[in-house]
Amino acid sequence: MIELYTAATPNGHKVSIALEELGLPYRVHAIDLMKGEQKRPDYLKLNPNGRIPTIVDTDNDDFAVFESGAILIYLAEKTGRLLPKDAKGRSRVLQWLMFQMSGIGPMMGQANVFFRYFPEKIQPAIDRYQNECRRLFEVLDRRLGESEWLADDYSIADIATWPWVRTYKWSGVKVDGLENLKRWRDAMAARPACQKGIEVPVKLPPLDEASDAARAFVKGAQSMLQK
Ligand SMILES: N[C@@H](CCC(=O)N[C@@H](CS)C(=O)NCC(=O)O)C(=O)O
Repeated sequence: MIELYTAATPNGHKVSIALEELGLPYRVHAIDLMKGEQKRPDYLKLNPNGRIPTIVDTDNDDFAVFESGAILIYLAEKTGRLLPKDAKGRSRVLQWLMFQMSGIGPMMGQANVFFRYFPEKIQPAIDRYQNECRRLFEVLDRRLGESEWLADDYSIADIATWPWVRTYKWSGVKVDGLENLKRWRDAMAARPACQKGIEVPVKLPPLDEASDAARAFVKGAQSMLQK
């Protein structure tokens, strides 16, 4: 059994999508980020970074794994799926996985902070992160113009990237003209595992600007930034 510590965010959704895709039994432990549950001493023993997601594999001596990219690799290796074994195929998946972990995730995270959560609107910072996200999206679009998936086949690289890219409106990133990215976004959104994975631990209402849920979310994120 995989114990999954998570919240309704892109990094959390990567892992629930992978678990759904792989058909592994898992138990969800919702971590309330606004209450700071990710900083509690018992949780820090599992994840020294004090963030979600984390897994504990009870079939492997309660082995704990933190960092979403490392979790995806662990689950792929545990099942022998979604990560090829040949050196070149494996490397191509890991290249796109690292591209997500070091680029798409951090840049969209910062775009969210400056565009949504900071009460002060610092336009050069907003532009910097939104433009960098757009540049990264163009890299994805070019790749998806030559390949159905990010690597040779559907893999943990697609699973890592989609939960972030699908939230482009929330980060204020423009996707006009990126038709290959759109084709891939639609293909990902149609997968049952992706649909189930993004409802873990809870189904969020659409975070459009007008909704109460969005206002509460921004307020919560602002208070978290102050901690
Ligand atoms: N590099 C980490 C990033 C994890 C991360 O930033 N998680 C966010 C939610 S998406 C979080 O737990 N935020 C709470 C906090 O910053 O206290 C990973 O990929 O696992």
